[in-house]
Amino acid sequence: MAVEDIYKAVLSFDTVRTGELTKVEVGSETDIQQILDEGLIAAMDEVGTRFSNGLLFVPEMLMAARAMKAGLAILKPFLAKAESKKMGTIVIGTVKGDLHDIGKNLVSMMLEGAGFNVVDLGVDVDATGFRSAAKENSADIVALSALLTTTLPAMEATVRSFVETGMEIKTMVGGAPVTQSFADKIGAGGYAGDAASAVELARRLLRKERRVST
Ligand code: B1M
Repeated sequence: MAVEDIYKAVLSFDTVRTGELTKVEVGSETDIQQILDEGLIAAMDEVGTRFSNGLLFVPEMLMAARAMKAGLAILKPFLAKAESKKMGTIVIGTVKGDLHDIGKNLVSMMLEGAGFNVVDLGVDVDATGFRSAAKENSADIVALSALLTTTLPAMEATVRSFVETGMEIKTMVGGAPVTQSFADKIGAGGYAGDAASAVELARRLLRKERRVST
């Protein structure tokens, strides 16, 4: 049994086997990050490549996503070892028009694991949705995810809407088509390329805020 079998199970769209194999690897004390990176995430990258090459289609992408989620559900308690002291509140969601949530869920789990209070709004969230949730939850940071190049304008509109409505709040952005230069261009507080860097970024943004307010 190896992490490679998890990779193969996701690529076979086998939800039950992905869950079971992930459980076995966790039980064998395989490194959680290795299971995530070399098993689950690597398989989704391959799914994306096959989709781009016309070797598989949306229904298969959906089935692979289901399998990936079964594995993630097993890893969740290890990624999100909640600490008692909350470090701040983060409202997170995937922007309007975008239904991809696996990466966003992973970021959300890692932030929870690092002790942040995370309010997850799900997918297809518009600027008004982000602003209302930020107010209702007295959020410190709003975190936006996008996986489609076509939804980057929605990310930009959301970040700008905070400025235009005079809401002073930190924003952070990420997702496959997002880059540091795009984040700078739209005036986001920060960009992170993966879930682990998202945690580092959130910590940095709040450290900066505290330094300013003291
Ligand atoms: Co879609 N899809 N999809 N898809 N899908 C991509 C994104 C695509 C790259 C595939 C491809 O062509 N190679 C392509 C986008 C091309 C582009 O815009 N440049 C694409 C397309 C075209 C589409 C549709 C338009 C297909 C169609 O209908 N013709 C359609 C759009 C639907 C919509 O959203 N309106 C669509 C639909 C779907 C499914 C529903 C079938 C399914 C999503 C299921 C779900 O999420 N519940 C799906 C999937 C599974 C994928 C791929 C294969 C995998 C995405 C994924 O989960 N990756 C994807 C190809 C790929 O990414 N290789 C693809 C694993 C995940 C852990 O990584 O999400 O990148 P990722 O998250 C990372 C980082 O990006 C980062 O951290 C995460 C962990 O390291 N990160 C953040 C993410 N958010 C962050 C936020 C942060 C910080 C970091 O701070 C706030």
